[in-house]
Amino acid sequence: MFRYLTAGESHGPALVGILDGLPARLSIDVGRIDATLARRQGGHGRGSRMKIEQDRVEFLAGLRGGATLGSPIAVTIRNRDFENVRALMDPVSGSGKPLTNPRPGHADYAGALKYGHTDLRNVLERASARETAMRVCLGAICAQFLEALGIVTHSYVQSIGDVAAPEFDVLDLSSFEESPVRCPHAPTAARMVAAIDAAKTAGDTLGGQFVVRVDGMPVGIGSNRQPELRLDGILAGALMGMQSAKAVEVGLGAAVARKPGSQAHDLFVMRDGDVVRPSNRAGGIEGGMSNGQPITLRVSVKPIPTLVRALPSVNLHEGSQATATIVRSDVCVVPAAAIVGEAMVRLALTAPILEKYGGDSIDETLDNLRRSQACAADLFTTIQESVE
Ligand code: EPS
Repeated sequence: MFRYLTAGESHGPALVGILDGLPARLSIDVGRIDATLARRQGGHGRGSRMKIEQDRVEFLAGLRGGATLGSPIAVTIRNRDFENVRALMDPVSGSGKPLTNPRPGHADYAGALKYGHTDLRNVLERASARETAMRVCLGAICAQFLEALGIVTHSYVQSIGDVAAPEFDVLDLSSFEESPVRCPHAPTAARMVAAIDAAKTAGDTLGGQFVVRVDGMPVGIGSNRQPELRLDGILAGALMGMQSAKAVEVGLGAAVARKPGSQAHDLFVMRDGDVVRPSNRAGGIEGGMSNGQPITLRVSVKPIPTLVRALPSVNLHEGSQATATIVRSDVCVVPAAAIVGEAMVRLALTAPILEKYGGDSIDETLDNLRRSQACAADLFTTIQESVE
């Protein structure tokens, strides 16, 4: 069984992660993990915290000589800001003036009532999207496992506020990593940057949508056998597990509800002896199983609840009307969220892929993958021959 866990508060000493169940003998390029961490720290609209942090992975267990051992992988990322707030956040002596005014849209209120915290900081420290640095780190390790199997995940930003790029299948996907908002459509990217700047001036925040795409998926990952095994449910659940995520769409997503059946599905065409799908409206998943097409997922994220022009709230200690607590924050995190989305998809895919191919070492996993693909090809030929 493959599983992972993260721990860590936003301003605590460090983030910690454990990955359990990856096969042994997988080469890990640590520099590539750090490069992915840096991608998450970027994007127009980030706040000043990102100038303090320089996220780097440190391996504590599970790796030797640059390859996995098959034992649990343990990693950490230091929070550099901890040194600035040690008095507040020290695990033993930390204390400070309590935060009392919950931000509408944040975990503050529900978390305080749930856990019985009288200082909202005790909720927001874990609710903070700082924790996504560790998810990205663990996802970047899984990326190297998936790439060994030929599976590659990308992401890009499709909309910020009410500025949207044209539909993703007509976009030129080259060079969007350099875009300050990770949008592959340059004219739209420029308008997104302007929208973020305007929101910042207004003391406001902006949400948006990003797309995650997986290429090289083998057929038959996930299952129609039981509801919880369906790949679309697994991926949507993982993406909805992101801070700020409010909706996930697969392929055409919500738009499919407005199409007639004749325009909603992907036809089968026989071309040079192969089955070809000229469209990918299903987003690469049919019947809860990957169908060999690229998987396309679109995630909508809400605007960050920490506004400089604070929203009306209440002071929970005084029982009085107030405005929400103002803390340092970002204006827009959609470009960073896209990188987190990639990580969530990589983490979520790794479990059903290992369930199908297994393997104590990566060599065994690859052997099983090849055998499974050969078996599917043989089966197709056998069916045709038996009909002839
Ligand atoms: C966050 C608030 C900000 C963000 C933080 C998420 O942190 P701070 O309160 O320290 O300014 O910068 O994101 C990160 C630190 C990060 O690494 O992404 C929040 O409240 O969710």
